[in-house]
Amino acid sequence: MLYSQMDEKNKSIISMDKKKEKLLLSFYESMYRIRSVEQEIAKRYSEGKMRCPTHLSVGQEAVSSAFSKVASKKDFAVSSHRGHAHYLAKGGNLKSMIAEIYGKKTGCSKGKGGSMHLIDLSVNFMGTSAIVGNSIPVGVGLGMSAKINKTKQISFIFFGDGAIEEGVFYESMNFAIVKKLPVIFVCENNLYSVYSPLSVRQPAGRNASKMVKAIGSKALNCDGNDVFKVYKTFKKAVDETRKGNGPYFLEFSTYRWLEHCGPKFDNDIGYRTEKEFEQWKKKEPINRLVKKLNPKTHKNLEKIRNVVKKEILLSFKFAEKSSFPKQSEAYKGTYA
Ligand SMILES: Cc1ncc(C[n+]2csc(CCOP(=O)(O)OP(=O)(O)O)c2C)c(N)n1
Ligand SMILES: [Mg+2]
Repeated sequence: MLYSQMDEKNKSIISMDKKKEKLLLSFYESMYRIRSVEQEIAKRYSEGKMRCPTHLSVGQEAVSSAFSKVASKKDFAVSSHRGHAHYLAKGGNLKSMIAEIYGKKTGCSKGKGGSMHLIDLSVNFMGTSAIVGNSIPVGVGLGMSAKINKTKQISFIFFGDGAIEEGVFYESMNFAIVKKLPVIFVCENNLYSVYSPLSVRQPAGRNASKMVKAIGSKALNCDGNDVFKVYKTFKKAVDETRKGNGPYFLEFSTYRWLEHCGPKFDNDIGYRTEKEFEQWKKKEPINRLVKKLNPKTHKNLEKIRNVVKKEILLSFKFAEKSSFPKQSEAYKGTYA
């Protein structure tokens, strides 16, 4: 049947399907881009030119990808030591990120911060910090500023399951609840804090969402490797938070593939098993998404991959060609 011969109901189903397909493709693009950037970092790390530790989030891309579709440019975001994906998803400049990792003066922190100190004020990505839990009160403060200035911005705070064990998490959350701040606390629960599994850090059966609900926050959790589910979860929280209903806590279960810090696999050192790793690999977010796409759309994937690859190579070239900062600039303001 021709499109023009269809009734309105069928037409709207088709346009809804097209819209969803477009959204799924854009998830593919952002996940593939984030993963490829980090894989390129991993590939080149042993050259010794990146003079900082790097915490890669390969396997965890679905959360950042979904976030990129719900946050506006004006919204704030802060993150932790594992922040590349959040920075990129917020629209942070890729060249400046790679140059920062190479310690160059064209880097987003003028080459003084490295991988764990990413910032791009042009898109309100307000910074990352190496100290676990450190960016949580900063994000709450940003939410406070949005409320005082009535700007309708949301402040997104990204952290890992380990940060929930820091006192500052409860203090910040309590303050955001009492003041009804537009803050979304985003926990990527990858089961580990360095080499310590949840089982040695928290009592069996603790559920972070239930725990924060008990102190008065709204909370949702879902499979953090299903990008569409993550998107819907974010969307609900964003819609409600934007209306001024106070903070949300979101917990996404996911898994990091590589070692805690560095470019290698580390399943051989004994803190987690190959079996566990293989089980999570089956839930890998990018392939799961590809399976959901209409096979006709697959032809677009290669185009996306080629564009992304070119962009990444140019960013590494830019970083390599850039100069190191001068020693005399070491104590000069970085962001002023
Ligand atoms: C206050 C503080 N304590 C300890 C550390 C050492 N440390 C660095 S990363 C990390 C693990 C954090 O785990 P999680 O928050 O779950 O994030 P993930 O690395 O799993 O993404 C720890 C303990 C630190 N940087 N800061
Ligand atoms: Mg963790």
